Amino acid sequence: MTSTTTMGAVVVLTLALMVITEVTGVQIYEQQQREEVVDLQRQHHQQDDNRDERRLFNSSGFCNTKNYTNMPEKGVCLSYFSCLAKGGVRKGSCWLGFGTCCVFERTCGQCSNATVTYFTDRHPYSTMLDSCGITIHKAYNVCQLRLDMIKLDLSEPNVEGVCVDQYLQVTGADTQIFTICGSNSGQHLIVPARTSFRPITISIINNNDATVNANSRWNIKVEQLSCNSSDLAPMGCDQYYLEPVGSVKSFNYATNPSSAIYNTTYPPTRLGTRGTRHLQARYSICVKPWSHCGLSWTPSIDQPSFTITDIYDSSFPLPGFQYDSLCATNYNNTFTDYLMIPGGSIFTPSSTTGIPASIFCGLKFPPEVRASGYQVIFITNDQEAVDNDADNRGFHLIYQEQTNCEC
Ligand SMILES: [Ca+2]
Ligand SMILES: [Ca+2]
Repeated sequence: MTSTTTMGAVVVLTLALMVITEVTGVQIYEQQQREEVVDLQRQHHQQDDNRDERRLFNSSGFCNTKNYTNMPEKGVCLSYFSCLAKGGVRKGSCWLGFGTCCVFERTCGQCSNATVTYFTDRHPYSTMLDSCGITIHKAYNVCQLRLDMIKLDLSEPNVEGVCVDQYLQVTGADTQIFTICGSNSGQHLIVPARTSFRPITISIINNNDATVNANSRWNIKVEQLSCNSSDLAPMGCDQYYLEPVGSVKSFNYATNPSSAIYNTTYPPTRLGTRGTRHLQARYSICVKPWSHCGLSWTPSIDQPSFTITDIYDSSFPLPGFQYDSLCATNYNNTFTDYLMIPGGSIFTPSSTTGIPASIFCGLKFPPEVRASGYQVIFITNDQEAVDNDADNRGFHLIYQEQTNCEC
């Protein structure tokens, strides 16, 4: 209980400092979103103090430090000479001063067999090479890599939502991984590597000239997860959220709605060739089950936080939420892009019983969707503009684990 109280105090102090320092409207807005999630997380943790303690003591051999931009960085506690021999960077001490916090940073053309490696853009020509990648050699009994995008700002996808100019590519994994581009700082990706015997390469592909990609930046934490790890994602999960409460964004969900250019008359007409936001990628999002009571999904407050199909224009009111067969009948009798929540039920503030629904599309998410499962699947059709899908920002949802199971 004491540790929870202390952590609560630290969270409150941190939030207070952040509010003081963040001065722009966008930053304050993002802060509100974070508070929304942190507040839900705090409520949940108060219901189960033991869960905090399990996580606090679930680390060994790792140490925490800061990188060159003052962002948190995870190192491995090693002896001075061991860190030196393995090509790590020594950052502070650990083991009561007997060890050094050894951080492994790698950039274009380098390799690593460390448990935690940071793939950075610090090579002087990282955005000018056709490909800037690192090679990861798996340690014994490693089943997955977890890629946490500390920073990943790459060029936007084309008007069809397909990554062309520049993208993150992973090869050598058990399965083919979809490519990622655009703004994805804070996102993560699970790379299955149970059966792969080849080294795994993680690359930024620069397909366009340096001018287009010049402002791109990345710092990706690559962690090798043991086959025995309790944080190992179930098979088929491309993302795995570990907390009982959290926020899930589609890839390339940016602070502002899409930069797709449209005029202000109705119907809106695309004037530009760039700016479609959500990627044409099919992937599965999973949440770690704690209570096994299922999840509640609600839209984030940063409206429009759900634009999957059709054209969004802020000057026109959003239509109602679209689900199941409506996703075909209202869109030329074909399913294009949609979010699948297997076994879901829609709840509105006035409803006491749920409306069964598993497929969600359009420009609005229901007030709440509850599901007994812990997986959401995003399905797309590899095109946007030809379906008249412009300004599709993607989705930003808040999940919360249910705690009162009904028998
Ligand atoms: Ca779309
Ligand atoms: Ca599409």
